[in-house]
Amino acid sequence: MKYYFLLIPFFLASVAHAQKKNYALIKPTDSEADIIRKAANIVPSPRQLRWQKLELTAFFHFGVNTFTNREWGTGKEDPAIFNPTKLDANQWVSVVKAAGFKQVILTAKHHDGFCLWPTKTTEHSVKNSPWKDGKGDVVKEVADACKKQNIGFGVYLSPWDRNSPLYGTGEAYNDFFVQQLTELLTNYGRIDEVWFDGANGEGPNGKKQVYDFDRWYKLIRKLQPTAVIAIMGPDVRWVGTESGYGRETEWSVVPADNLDQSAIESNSQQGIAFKPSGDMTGDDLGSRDKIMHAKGLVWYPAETDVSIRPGWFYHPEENDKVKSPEKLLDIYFHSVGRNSVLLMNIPPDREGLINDADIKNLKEWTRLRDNIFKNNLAKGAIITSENGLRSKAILDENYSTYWTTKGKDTSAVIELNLKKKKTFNVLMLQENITVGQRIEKFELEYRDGKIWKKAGEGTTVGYKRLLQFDPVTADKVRLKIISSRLNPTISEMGLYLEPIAEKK
Ligand code: FUL
Repeated sequence: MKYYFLLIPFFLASVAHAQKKNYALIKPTDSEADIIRKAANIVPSPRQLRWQKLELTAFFHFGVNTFTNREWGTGKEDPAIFNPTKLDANQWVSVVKAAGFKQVILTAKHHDGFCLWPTKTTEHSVKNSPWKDGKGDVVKEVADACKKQNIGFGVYLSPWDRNSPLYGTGEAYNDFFVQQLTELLTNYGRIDEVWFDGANGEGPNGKKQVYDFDRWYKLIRKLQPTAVIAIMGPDVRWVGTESGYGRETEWSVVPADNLDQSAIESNSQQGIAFKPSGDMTGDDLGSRDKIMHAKGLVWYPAETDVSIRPGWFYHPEENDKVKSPEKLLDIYFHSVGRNSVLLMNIPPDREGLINDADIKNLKEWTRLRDNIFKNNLAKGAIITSENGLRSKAILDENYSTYWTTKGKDTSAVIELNLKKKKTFNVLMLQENITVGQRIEKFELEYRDGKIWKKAGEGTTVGYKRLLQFDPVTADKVRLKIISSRLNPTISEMGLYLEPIAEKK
């Protein structure tokens, strides 16, 4: 009985953890320091955390466009053109799984409105195609392959629909869309990501349709509570380009001025679901300047989408334009390595297979990555940090344990004695985002004889930061955390050598 008091710290720690949320409201009376503290304590929701840890997700753009050789279909296609003679979803999934992807997203319906599953909502679907005599279901084949091979599965359902006569009628289209979503979210097991595109090419005189996002979000939360809703959704934000290159400074906590108390309360059982508003494509989304004038702050992390080919859909004339392994490596450094999840599109061809040209470059890209990251040159180093706690955690290969500072220190130096001279040109850092994203500025120094020199520097870290610099040779390095919004954390750190020939 008398030892029960020993449990108090654990109790307090779990209460503190339970209170952490993926948003905060800013009161007009909040001081600058209050706002910074609030921002530094916002954490991902469990579904956002699961998604962030995937690092690599793959897109499969496939549909009537694959057969018409278009990027945006008209909605007037004859379903008879859809006839992949060798479709093998297990091949798609095994190709991307071997390349390290942990989840896939299939274009169940693109802007042309053609559904890859035998929906009850429209005749514009696989059920009227010659493929498997109209008895096939691409969504099912991909979902089953993902389950079998144990990777995540998500769906892209285009709000913009150029086929449906209901598009532009208001409520009737929203009902139709809800029915499509319900089919997808109930008939295929667990769905991990729902991707809503913002594209609309109707033009000024085209049809106007108001999407009932609130209704869609509530339905997804009800039917698939663990799925993230991406892009036109509350859980995952578009990074802002389709180049594959994320921002140098990438904050996962950004202002959300349409967060209001009553909306949060009414959704409290399902988690917040706010509609994204305002421009999310600028260079600076989450700096102190930006958050200082916000009414609310939210954990809203970036997804970087890019296609392995010039187009999103397969075009035979692009077989020799598949991005090179070196280019894909550069994209990896500038997406996953910039606190973002990479969503790479690998479009199946007309036979219904991932083309050899894509497979070849994916394999070589995987080899290049493995070659760099298989050997952490910091492994076994002696770590010292004067104002630090749990230094060993930065090299224990366990994301959930982490180094942090004592007291209220927001800057620190972590020194690594590598024991012998090593040559490296890549730094990998991970903050523990389950307590928040905090680091604002850091530097890596190495000891050259008696003096310390700068190898490289950066701003935000977040879930993962990769920093490339000219190769240095040293037996001692130090990571200087120059500025942080609250006690900084480091879960993992790595030093690697990227062979120069692979740089682009
Ligand atoms: C865009 C769409 O218009 C493209 O066709 C593609 O689906 C891409 C991922 O999103 O907005």
